[in-house]
Amino acid sequence: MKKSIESTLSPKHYLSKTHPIWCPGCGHYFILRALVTALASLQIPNKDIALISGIGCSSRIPAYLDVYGFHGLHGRALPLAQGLKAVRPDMTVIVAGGDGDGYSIGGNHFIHACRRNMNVTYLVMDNEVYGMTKGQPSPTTDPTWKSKLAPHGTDIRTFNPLQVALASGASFVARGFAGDQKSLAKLIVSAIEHQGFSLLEIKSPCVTFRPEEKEWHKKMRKLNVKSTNDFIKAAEKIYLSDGFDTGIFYQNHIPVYQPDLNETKTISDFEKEFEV
Ligand SMILES: Cc1ncc(C[n+]2csc(CCOP(=O)(O)OP(=O)(O)O)c2C)c(N)n1
Ligand code: SF4
Repeated sequence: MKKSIESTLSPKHYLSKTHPIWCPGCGHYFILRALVTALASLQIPNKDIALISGIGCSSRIPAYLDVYGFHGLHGRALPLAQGLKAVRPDMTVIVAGGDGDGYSIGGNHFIHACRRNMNVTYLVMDNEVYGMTKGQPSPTTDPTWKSKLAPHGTDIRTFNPLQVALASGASFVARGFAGDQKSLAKLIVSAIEHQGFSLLEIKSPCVTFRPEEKEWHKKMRKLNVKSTNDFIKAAEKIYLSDGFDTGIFYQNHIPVYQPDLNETKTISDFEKEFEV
């Protein structure tokens, strides 16, 4: 029997001809591989996928895939992606970027994307540092980590993205690890299949500015968290986690926000309404 094109998409089929320029050993390479593996397992045609990012080493990722891509402004990937999803509900919209991009400058958008619950997948490539700008502390940096900008550490408690996502209304909250590609690909599949806003926080070592993160593979626990739709149980698991547990902490099926395009007005409709 002749195979259809859709049933033959391999992970390679989703890669562009542009070679990544990340430092050798950077965790982001493994996330790229897990992402194309996930897309191949879902067999989504390239033309139906949009990958939107902000700014940072991680945010370079759209260039490396042969899908629609937008390398946007720092911290502004989520509003862009939600705008696209509003007018193209048929597309699989994925957002990717760093902890600096998403939780610092983009923090406000993050909270509102969680509560809006549009059908968008958010992959945060969290290396607990601003890699692209040479190693400043980010919201997820440990307060005791010493850097040029904060020689005594920041002394500021870390931002817990899973807690914030859950409290803000995200319907899918998970953590993965770049160094465990098989499990990560599975988590990306689940996040894309989920109907609603999904946060997949991915620990991704920055081998250049945080070489000690190369040790993360010894600490991360492989998919040890079992999914629940019980908010209180999920909150407890997230609060008690030391940051090295992986899996889906929370998944719930609640109404997804998708504006009705038939009710959408054009600028000329508004102009007519305000005509005097
Ligand atoms: C408005 C604005 N402010 C600051 C910058 C500088 N800048 C570029 S990338 C970046 C942080 C990137 O860190 P992260 O999102 O964690 O990604 P990583 O490089 O670690 O993958 C900053 C502050 C910018 N490009 N635009
Ligand atoms: S600076 Fe860090 S995050 Fe950026 S490419 Fe190098 S290892 Fe990766």
